[in-house]
Amino acid sequence: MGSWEECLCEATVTYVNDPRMALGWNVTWDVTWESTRSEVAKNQSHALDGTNLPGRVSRLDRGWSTVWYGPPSMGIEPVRVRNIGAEVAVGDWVVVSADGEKVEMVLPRHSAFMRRASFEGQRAEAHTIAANIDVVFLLHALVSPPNQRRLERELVLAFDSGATPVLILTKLDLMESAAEVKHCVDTLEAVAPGVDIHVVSGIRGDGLEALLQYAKGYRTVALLGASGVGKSTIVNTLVGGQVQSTAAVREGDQRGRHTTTAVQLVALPSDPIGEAGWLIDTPGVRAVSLWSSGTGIERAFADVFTLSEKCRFRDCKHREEPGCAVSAAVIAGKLDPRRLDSMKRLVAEEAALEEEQKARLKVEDRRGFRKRKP
Ligand SMILES: Nc1nc2c(ncn2[C@@H]2O[C@H](COP(=O)(O)OP(=O)(O)OP(=O)(O)O)[C@@H](O)[C@H]2O)c(=O)[nH]1
Ligand SMILES: [Mg+2]
Ligand SMILES: [Zn+2]
Repeated sequence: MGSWEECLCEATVTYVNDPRMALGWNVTWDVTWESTRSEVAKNQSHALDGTNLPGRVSRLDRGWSTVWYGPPSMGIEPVRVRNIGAEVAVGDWVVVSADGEKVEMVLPRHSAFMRRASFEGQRAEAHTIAANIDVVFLLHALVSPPNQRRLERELVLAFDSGATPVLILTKLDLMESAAEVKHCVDTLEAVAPGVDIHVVSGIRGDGLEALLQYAKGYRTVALLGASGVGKSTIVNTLVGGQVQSTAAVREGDQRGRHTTTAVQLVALPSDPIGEAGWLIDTPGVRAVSLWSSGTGIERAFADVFTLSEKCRFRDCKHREEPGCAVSAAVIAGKLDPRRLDSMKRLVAEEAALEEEQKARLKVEDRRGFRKRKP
């Protein structure tokens, strides 16, 4: 029998040897896994197969998930399983069924970048772009006019995801004057209070080194932005190879051609301490529709919310109310009225979405009720 020190040492060694740690598995996930397992055992007749440890979804293809149990660089074979009945996103930790055929369970997400999937007039449905991400890179190209409204929306979603947003301004090599770069940085910075900003060139590599810090410690970084802003180019340069396809943007309006079509987990090359993390390249999206329920708006508009604490009325709508600190800031030229309008629109959009969801739940309840009746 060994002493407790030996036991402890053994446990630590087993843990350190778990190749899933290099995929981002850690003590917090151990806790999630333990509580999920006991929850399942309580609520279902069968217990989860103890031999099936959670693996991480690295990509999705038409109803199939590729699940990793360790980085491919360690020679650990991934498995491909069906997603029947399971809502899976890249980055999810999942348990594969005992027969090795399908995703049996998706572990509760620690974070998820979601947006509204359907178009105007259709039902409100969420689309999870990436799950269990630590940082979201929001990319904007310096060559296009800075788009504050788009960034505001992206920031709401990013804050709501539970990950930390970082603003990345790309294509520095195409800029001719420092003044133009500064104008772009200042314009976007004005609507991104407290958010880290990096100016980079994906092609030349300027500023990319500094981005690696966000993935250190086996963390996961998702890259998001309009088609053609240079997401895949940054991934390729950081990885040091042509892992993601890229394509030229249209001359006139700098629009991309939607080159990346699948979300995918990409390994950063391991550094001397071997703790480089993961990138998730995503397809560019034209419109960013809100799927918001948390504190995204409060955080993305922290400046306005701080001002509103000084409004005379607690439920001030910042319209014509007396003693409105927000309107006063607009009049004093300290707050851009377009930013205030934008926030009001987003608040209204979020409220409409909530109504839609409530109505849908009601319908579903009624249907369920009818079904239950003999
Ligand atoms: N000059 C220059 N061109 C760049 C830079 N980054 C990307 N590009 C070019 O911009 C075009 C689009 O880049 P991609 O990396 O494919 O853009 P993306 O964001 O992945 O686009 P989607 O996959 O369509 O969403 C390609 O022709 C790239 O070579 C850069 O830093 N400098
Ligand atoms: Mg791409
Ligand atoms: Zn007010």
